[in-house]
Amino acid sequence: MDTSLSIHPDNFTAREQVSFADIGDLIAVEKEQDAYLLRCAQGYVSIQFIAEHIVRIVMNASQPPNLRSGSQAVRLAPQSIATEMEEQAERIVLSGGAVRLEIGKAPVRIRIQDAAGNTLLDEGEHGLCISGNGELACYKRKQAGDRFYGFGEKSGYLDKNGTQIVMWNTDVYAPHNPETDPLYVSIPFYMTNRGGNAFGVLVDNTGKTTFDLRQREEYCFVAEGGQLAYYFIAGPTLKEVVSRYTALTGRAPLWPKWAFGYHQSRFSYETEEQVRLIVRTFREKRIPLDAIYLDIHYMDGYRVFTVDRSRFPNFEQLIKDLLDQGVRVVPIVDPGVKEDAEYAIYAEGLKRSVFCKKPDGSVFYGPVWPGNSAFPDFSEARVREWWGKNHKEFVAAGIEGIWNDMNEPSVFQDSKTMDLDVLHGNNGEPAPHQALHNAYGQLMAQSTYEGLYEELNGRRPFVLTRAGYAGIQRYAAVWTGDNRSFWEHLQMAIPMCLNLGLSGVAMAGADVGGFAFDANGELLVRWTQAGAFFPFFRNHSEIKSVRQEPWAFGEEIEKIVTRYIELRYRWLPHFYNLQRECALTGMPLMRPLVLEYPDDANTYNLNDQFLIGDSVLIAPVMQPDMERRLVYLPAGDWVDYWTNEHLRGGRCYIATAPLDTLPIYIKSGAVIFQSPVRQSTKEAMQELAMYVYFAEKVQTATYRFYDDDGETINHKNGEYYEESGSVSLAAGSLEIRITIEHDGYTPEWKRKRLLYVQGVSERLPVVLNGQPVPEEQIHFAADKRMLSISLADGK
Ligand code: MIG
Repeated sequence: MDTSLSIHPDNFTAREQVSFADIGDLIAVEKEQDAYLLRCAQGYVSIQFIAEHIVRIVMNASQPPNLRSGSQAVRLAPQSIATEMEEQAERIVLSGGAVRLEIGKAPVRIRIQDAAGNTLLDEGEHGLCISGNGELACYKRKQAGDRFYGFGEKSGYLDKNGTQIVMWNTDVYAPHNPETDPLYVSIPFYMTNRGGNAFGVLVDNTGKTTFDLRQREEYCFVAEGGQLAYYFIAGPTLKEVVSRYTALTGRAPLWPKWAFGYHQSRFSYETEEQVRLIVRTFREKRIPLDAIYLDIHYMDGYRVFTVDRSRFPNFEQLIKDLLDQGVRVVPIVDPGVKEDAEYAIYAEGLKRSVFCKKPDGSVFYGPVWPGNSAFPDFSEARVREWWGKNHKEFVAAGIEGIWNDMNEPSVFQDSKTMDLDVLHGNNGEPAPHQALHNAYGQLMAQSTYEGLYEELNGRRPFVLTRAGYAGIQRYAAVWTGDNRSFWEHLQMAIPMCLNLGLSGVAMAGADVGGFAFDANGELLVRWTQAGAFFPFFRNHSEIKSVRQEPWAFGEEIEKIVTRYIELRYRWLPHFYNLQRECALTGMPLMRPLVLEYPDDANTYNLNDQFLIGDSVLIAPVMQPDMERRLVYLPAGDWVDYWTNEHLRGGRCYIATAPLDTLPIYIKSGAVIFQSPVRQSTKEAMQELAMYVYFAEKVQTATYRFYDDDGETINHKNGEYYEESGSVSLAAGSLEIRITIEHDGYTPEWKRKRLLYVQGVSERLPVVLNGQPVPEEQIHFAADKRMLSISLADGK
């Protein structure tokens, strides 16, 4: 534990006190191919319009920036954008696409505007600077009321204004506090929302970067070394920025349906019997389950890609038996390879020279679980390929998901990671670890994803990672690491995962129940209620803590926990449909209210409720002994999911929420997709129900619905089903229109479809695509004001 010594005055220098030299005056500007190069008194700046709404700005103190080096974040190839330069006495003006830059000449200051001339990102007293120790900083002006979102995986609240944030992937077992920073994932991307006008910035640097948002009028981002490259992304809406950021960094693949089911984990289920017992218990108790995780105990002395046969004598049979029951086994794979001449992976790795090396050319070793270990150099394509192939036997046994842990990389030494001067080959652009640190985990996840993809032969892989960088969504889901069974950590999980979603990582979740420390029944219930609406839904806990499987705290708790796991299964088609939207547009499944209501200041730092898609509001209870809470409903008409009570938005309500109740509200005009509870996604979804909510002024709803087999990549060849539709009340009847948009796959539920329309005052005739629906297929429940229609076939 730290003492007051850590705030000794002699050990502190404020950022303002460090001397930074200004980039200085403009000397000359030239156009080189597709970029403008500014030669300035203290360095060079390149400006390149790479898409209609995206500009890349790169600063290098000593030489013209290198614009060709590979990026771990960016996957969008620069598009050819017509640009224009106009030179005026005191400034030059560059325009391209929807973006305009006014660059002051003495000193160089960059002001970015939209096409209408609104100032977005601009510089004032300070701009680009270089410090004596090689740090590069870029100052930007703040405006009163600016809000800052994104920054990936960070503790604390949604709006990061007023904080300082460091990007340096770090294994943090110590309790995650609002000040605990950095954590495992580094996504140097943020968005500013300025009263409904938004823009984003990605700082593409895989070394250490810092964002200092503590001052009132200016903030800055700082790179410790290399060149300072950043991308400006225009809005004007937050949604457009998220969409463009994910176009820039690549969108996630469609994760298999089972990835959205309930997952059970523990550090560790140590033996084959234990694993079987856990799964058997789920099945006997009829608690749905799609995956169980094997933590480090399954390995032989923590040697990656081995199995301890004394604990798991029939490993392959276990995988098969559980698969038969609809349960996937997800083993952990860490990067550290035990130094042991008898161990095949290590010996082969040495022979192939895959491990990271010190400057003197010898292999770098550091202690992790297996003892002294070597670390694959994932920056090299050949090493990623080799590592990927090592999953062959897992895949042959039936494994489709891998859990990458410790990939910051975590090393049990003072620096917590590998030595900074370790050299990465980096495909011909060698770089020290210091410069590539934040990319290590992502490169490992890439290797895992691509290796599985290759081996799985047409089936979809699932990868869960602890560390990552901008673009990690292309390869893996992210869980937020070692949280604790604290109510505060349940609360923290919401803004943390919301900001991950805004930073491209939609598939995210926190350990349900909390990893370290001891859960209790009430906490597990409340966490499961909230967790059921996080995209990634896994209960995980550590070796020292009390057990926290759904049945660990007695029957009453088990009953409620089970009910919410079942609720998740009912909502699976809705989640899957949103995943499709996410794959197409980058829109996260789990959204902060500000994303949908960017003009409503009540949403700007709303941390204890969130949306699923654009119209389902989740307001979990996150305090002990609490049976009510305040809920803010934004403008519009809302319906209480449990009672069908109608509520006017634009104000707060006190929700009544006894232990068995998670407050859920649906916006009128929304369409919700549900299916009956299954024990796992392996069981076919034999029925699809659509729920439509009408209000006095909202009498029409439209939707799109997507489905496919959920486990192969055949959807890429057109084997998917998609329809669009509308439901409306008009002239004394209910009119349904369904249009098949794509018919490459026939879901089982096509034979059984139900439509529920809530907010209807009487029994009405129903017309489907112009044809009257037979009377006997229509029912009306006056108490719920609900009209239900059975649609025999999706015609
Ligand atoms: O430093 O594999 O965050 O989920 O159970 C501990 C053991 C290593 C950290 C992970 C946690 C996992 C644990 N791992």
